[in-house]
Order: sequence, then C-alpha cells, then structure tokens
Amino acid sequence: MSKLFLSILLCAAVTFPATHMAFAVRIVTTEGIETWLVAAVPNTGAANAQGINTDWIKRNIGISEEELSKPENGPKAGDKLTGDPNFDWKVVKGRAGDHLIDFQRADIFGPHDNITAYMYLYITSDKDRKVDIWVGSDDSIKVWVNGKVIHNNPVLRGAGPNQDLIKGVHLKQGKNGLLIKICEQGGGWAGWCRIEPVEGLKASTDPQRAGNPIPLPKTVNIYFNDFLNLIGPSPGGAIAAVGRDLISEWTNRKYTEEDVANGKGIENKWEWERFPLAEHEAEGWKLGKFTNFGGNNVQKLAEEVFGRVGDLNNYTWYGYTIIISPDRRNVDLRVGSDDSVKIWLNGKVVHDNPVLRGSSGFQDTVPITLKPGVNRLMVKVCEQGGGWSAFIGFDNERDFQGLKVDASETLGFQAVDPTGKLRTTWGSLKGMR
Ligand SMILES: [Ca+2]
Ligand SMILES: [Ca+2]
Ligand SMILES: [Ca+2]
Repeated sequence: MSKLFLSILLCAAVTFPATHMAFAVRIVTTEGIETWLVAAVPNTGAANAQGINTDWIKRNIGISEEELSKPENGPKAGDKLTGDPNFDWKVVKGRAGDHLIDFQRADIFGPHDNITAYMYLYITSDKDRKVDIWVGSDDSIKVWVNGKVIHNNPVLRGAGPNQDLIKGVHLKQGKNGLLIKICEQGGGWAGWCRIEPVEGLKASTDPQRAGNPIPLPKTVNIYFNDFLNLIGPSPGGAIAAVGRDLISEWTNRKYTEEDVANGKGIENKWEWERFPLAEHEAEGWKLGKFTNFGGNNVQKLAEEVFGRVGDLNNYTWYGYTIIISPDRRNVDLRVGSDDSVKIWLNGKVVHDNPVLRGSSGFQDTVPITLKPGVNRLMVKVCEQGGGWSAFIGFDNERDFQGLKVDASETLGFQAVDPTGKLRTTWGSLKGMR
C-alpha cells in the first residue's frame, strides 16, 4: 500500500462517522507525538481527586494552569517548577514505537506514587483549523489548549494509545500552547498524545522556535470493527469460561463452537436471527460495529448493540466475521483481549490464551494462513471483572493489502451455495478486478 493511499485511508477513517464508514476495518495509528517538555510536582494526593482538582502550577510558580497553557506564558527547558531539578521542565522523548512517555523511566522522573506530571508542547499552525486530539494516560488526565480546558478525565487506569478522543479542538494560526496534566496514584505512570490530521502543523519544545512539521505516523493498527455478535453470561471466571463450549451450553447442545466457527447456523440472516438460545440472558446474533478503540470496547459494544448498560462481569462475547482473500497467504493476526481469548479460523482453533489482563491494543501475535476466497473468523473473549475489550486485526499493511474484512456486507444478504461459499459476493468481487 502506498503512503498516499495509506493517508487517504487514515483520513477516511477519521472523516466519516462510524455509521457511514466505507470500511469495515478501522485504521488507527498508535504512534503519538515523540518529543515533549515535561515537569512534575510530587505529593499531590489521590490522582482522581486532590491531584487532578488542585492547580499545582499556581501553588508553585504563581500563575495558573490555564495561564501556563497560553503559548506566551509557556515553559522552556530548565524553567523551575518545584525547584527540585529532578522535577523541573526538561525535554524528553517517548519510547520507540508508540512514543508513550513513561514518567517512571530512570531518565525522566523515576518511580513515584501520588505525583503529578505536566507535558507541554508548542504547536504552530499555518491557519485557523480544527483538529482531533487523542490522549492516553495513567492515571487521571486534564488537557488545556490556549488557556481553555478541553478535556478532564479523573480516571484510574493503565495507559495506552487512543484512550480518549477530544474532537474538534480549535487551533489558531500561529503558535498554540498544549498543556497536559497527568496525575499518578499507584503502579504505572505515563502519558500519550497525538493530533490528527497533522498536515500544516509544526511542533516544538522551544517557545522561540516553530520547530519541525509533525510527521505522518509510520505505524498503523488495522482493527476489524464489524462483527456478528453474541453475548451471554459465563459464571465461574474468564479462564474457566474460555475453556468451556458456551455456545453448546447456551443452545442446549444444538450447536457447538466448532459448528459456528465453520459457519453453521450463522451465515444467513434467517438462520442467525433464529439461533436457538436456551440461555435467556444470552443475546445474539446481531450485526454491530466497535465504535471505540480504547479499553472496555466490548462493554461499549454490548451497550450500543444490545442495550446492556453498566459494567457486565463474568460475561462472554463471540464475534464472527468473514475475511475474503484474493490469494493464499501467511499473515500475522494481532490480538488483544481483556480477559481470556480464543480464536477459530475456518473451524479450527488458532489461538487459545486463558489469561486475566487489561487491554487497550494488540498483545498477542497469531500466525495464520488465509486461503483464497472466504475465510471464517470467530473470536471469543471472556470477561471476568473490570474492563472488557477485544482488538483483532493487523499491524502490517502488507498483511491486509487486498483483503476484504466485513461482516455486514459479506454475511446474510447473499445467496449461499450448499458448500457454504459466498458465491455471489466473491463472484462479484472477482468480477470487479
Ligand atoms: Ca497508576
Ligand atoms: Ca466488566
Ligand atoms: Ca476484565
């Protein structure tokens, strides 16, 4: 895929609302802005209360957080904050790959609890414009641009790319000040930020200089985002649940997981709408898209597709989709899950990870072989407590090139021949080539 085509896809992914997406995958970069001015204030109490609510800039240097976020008042490397040189303003770079700023790194601030970090960047824009700003944080986060609060999330969480989206942020022509506050309570302590689109923007940590153009992201994640979905209760914990055949339990043994992974009972709308669920709390199958790519995206899908608002625990999600490949190819499927995960390709288990973990992106690498034509993919993610999330896709454009991954367009509305091949769709696709 050429860089140009990639940037068109990136623009398409952010420009069209989810319901009008031309793609059944979401192309998301995990690469944040690399270089920042940072400073910290220790002993700031609970991250999501005293830490985020107190103006630690004002307490230390007299001007407010709001005032500091105006570019004419912004900091430069070497400026004092607490007076402890370890915590005063300095320029740092995020880690390789996603550019996450891990404040606990020995060359930044080292490990601390109940402490607040500030990140600062001067953004020079060639004209007045609106941008989207994506942030990630461990733990609570508040963001200002040019003297205005644009985001406040008093949360306790691990950090990852793209956790919160701040839409339609106004940048003025010339220099803008971006201030991010990250309050840490315990465990990890990190911040992450990217701006989209970056065309026409330069970033600098030096108030005297416009700096360099913000580069287009080099790495992208390609997330499958529409599935045929089934959810239901799975008491007894995620690790046990991922090892049990819940489809068999929920249908009184009319169908097994392997049946469905082979397309049985599911590839025609008239079949899946009458899927014989005996478990009355289970719901499905229903077409639906992920609209969120932070942690807890399956919970969000359960709310939007099934109206199941609130924090579901000891629950399991099955997602089913079709990958149409123009050729036989070996690819690395990338998978992230909260909690346990199992994946079938064309009826066979290709991944089985009985684990309890959080997730806000890819974690596991699953080498698979796609055959020419229709490939059936079934994913199972068992949630035990806290967040519930799933990420399935590729982080390599070459693996994805030429594939069609699309539950809503390839399932259920076409004639299916007796061997289960989606002849109409595949035939028309080939005809287009
Ligand atoms: Ca933390
Ligand atoms: Ca939960
Ligand atoms: Ca969980």
